[in-house]
Amino acid sequence: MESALTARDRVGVQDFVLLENYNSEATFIENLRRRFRENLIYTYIGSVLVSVNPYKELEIYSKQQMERYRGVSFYEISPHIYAISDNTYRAMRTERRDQCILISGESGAGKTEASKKILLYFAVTCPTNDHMVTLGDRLLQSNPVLEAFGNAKTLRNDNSSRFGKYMDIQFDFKGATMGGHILNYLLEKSRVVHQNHGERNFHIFYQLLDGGDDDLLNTLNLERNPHSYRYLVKGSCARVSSVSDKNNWRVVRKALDVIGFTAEEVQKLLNIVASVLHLGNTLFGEGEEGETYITTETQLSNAAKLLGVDGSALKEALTHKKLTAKGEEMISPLNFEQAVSARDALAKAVYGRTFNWLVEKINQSLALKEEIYHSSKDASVIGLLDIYGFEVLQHNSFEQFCINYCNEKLQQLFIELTLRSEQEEYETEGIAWETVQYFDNKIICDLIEEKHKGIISILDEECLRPGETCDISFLEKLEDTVGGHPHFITHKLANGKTRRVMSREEFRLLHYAGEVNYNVNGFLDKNNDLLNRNLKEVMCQSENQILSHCFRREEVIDQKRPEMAASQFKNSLMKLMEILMSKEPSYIRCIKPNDAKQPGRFDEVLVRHQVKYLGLMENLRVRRAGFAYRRRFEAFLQRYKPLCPETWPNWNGKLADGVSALVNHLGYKPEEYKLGRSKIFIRFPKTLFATEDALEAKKPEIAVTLQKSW
Ligand code: AOV
Ligand code: MG
Repeated sequence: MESALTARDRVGVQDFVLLENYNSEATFIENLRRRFRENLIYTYIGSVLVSVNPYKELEIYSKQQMERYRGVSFYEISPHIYAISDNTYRAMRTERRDQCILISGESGAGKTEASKKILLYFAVTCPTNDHMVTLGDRLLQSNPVLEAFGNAKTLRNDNSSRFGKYMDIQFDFKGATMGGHILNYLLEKSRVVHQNHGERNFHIFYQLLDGGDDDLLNTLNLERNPHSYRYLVKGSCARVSSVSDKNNWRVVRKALDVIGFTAEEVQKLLNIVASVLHLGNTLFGEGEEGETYITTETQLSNAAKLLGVDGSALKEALTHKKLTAKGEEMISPLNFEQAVSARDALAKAVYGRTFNWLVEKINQSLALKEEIYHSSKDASVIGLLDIYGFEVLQHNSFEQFCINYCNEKLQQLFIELTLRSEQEEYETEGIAWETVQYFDNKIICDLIEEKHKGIISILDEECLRPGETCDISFLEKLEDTVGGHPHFITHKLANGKTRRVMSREEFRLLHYAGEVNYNVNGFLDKNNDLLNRNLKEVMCQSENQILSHCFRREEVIDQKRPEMAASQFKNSLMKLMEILMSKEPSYIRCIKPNDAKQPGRFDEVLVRHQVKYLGLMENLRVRRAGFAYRRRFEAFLQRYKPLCPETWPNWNGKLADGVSALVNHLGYKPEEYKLGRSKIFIRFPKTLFATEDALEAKKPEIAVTLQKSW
């Protein structure tokens, strides 16, 4: 048999706090690598779970595995996402406090898979209310539907989330699941009309074409070949070897039924999906006098039919613009480019709003039922956050700007909540603290979101400013306003002093996770996100109820300008941060081991970069420089009082004295622990392990004592 020592050499330690040389990044990475080689993809830093994407199916997610982790303490069993799930659940139940699990990491690191495993854990292991036998199913089935409509193949990830998702799972006072609610964040709508090379449109389009039966495709006037549709081949990659569109179609179709979509709703939904494809094939020509006309009448009428709108009204609205000047309505023709962009804007609006409708429908299906709601005063929730990961592409635009800003916010929250709160706790407990230097990214968040002076404010201003504004004038405004900021650079400001060449249309942000050059082309349009008024008018008369629900007449009548896209996103993130701050967080930090999406490959340079920017070393130093473990006096006494005759069965004196008596009896050495104002701090995990073992050994005895005292 292998000795414990050689086993540890082979598989590394399961909690980084147990590393001898915890200050060394090389040791840290070596530990990750060893474990990865043995398919041990999970490792703790205290209570934070680090996960490395294995890029292959591991047999560690079975029901038996779930059972192993139920009710078991963190240190007793190998690290697992189920341990985090179970601990969160128990903390919610015992402390009666809302929890949340925050999953972060760059694109393709495994966030969405992690969130699905957690959801599965709750759906399988938690009791359900009698009324709600299928709630677990509906919670689970919401995933394939939202992924079909909101995920796509990108260069970084074959199933990349193109929207942010926060899901609340609601539990009643008995710990049974009783409802769920999803908040979605900014879908990357531009993908509907354009994809970069090697990327695809949203999965649903390909699934429908590959999996839909002949009758269905006939009613939608669709051909099976995705190459027939211009919106599907912008990235020249309609098929992906790792993805079976046909199988996934079946999964999605079934999921829609389980969630409770009626056959009619599904038909209407698919009409919309198909209409987008026909819109994409609707082309324009330019007449001799510069007028624009439609050259593909059949495609236009297919689109109109499926959208449930009048064909000639749609045609008119795609080639003309309605203006109101001095109280009078005027119709002016659109030129070729304007018509193309009006068509694309319509496709994006139709798809984006339908996505929101989907989320609404799913929420109705997951909502607390009325009769349970009244008995749910003691309900608690566990929130699950899965956003799009940080991404750097060859060409980065408004979408990457928003996605990376969102990651910046999440990192900020992590810092705020773990590192800082840890330091602050030491201070409030009156325990000496060796300061750990860590990079605080607040400065970058401010650069982006500060009122009046941040990039988003400047972008809004430029969109609203009357007169000639364009993407370049926005860039110049940025240079004037935030040009001196240490995390902001442009071609002009760099003055040849940067390593990587920048074009004159770019600005560079030095994000916490790396440098990204953003091309300002399209920023103003995307932020404005405007749809011509006459297109809105046509849409709100749609006979398709999903669309008439999504395009409201009030929107046409109300002339007030809606909030711009980036500001809207910023405000929704602010609200999200509030939601998360009000809960007790747990963290999963996902790492991507290689860029080739391959199993078994551990690219050290890539991993080191992520370890650095995720702040894992700082995180570890904070855990170790101070104390690995802490617990409130009463909780510590409650758990371990059977180990000391003075505190067992009850301690009536001061809590701190009770804890003192207990640890003296256990023989803790002075360097092993400190008593704060309300908590005990234990420096090494091994001290705690020994105490846990002692408790375990004592269990039969305690049981007898209890019996005797009856
Ligand atoms: P992401 O959510 O972090 O990226 P995913 O969770 O979609 O990344 O993971 C990407 C791919 O890696 C998955 O499709 C799986 O093939 C594989 N994978 C991830 N985790 C596991 C696991 N635990 N076991 C097996 N395979 C896994 V993005 O959504 O792009 O930020 O926007
Ligand atoms: Mg994802």
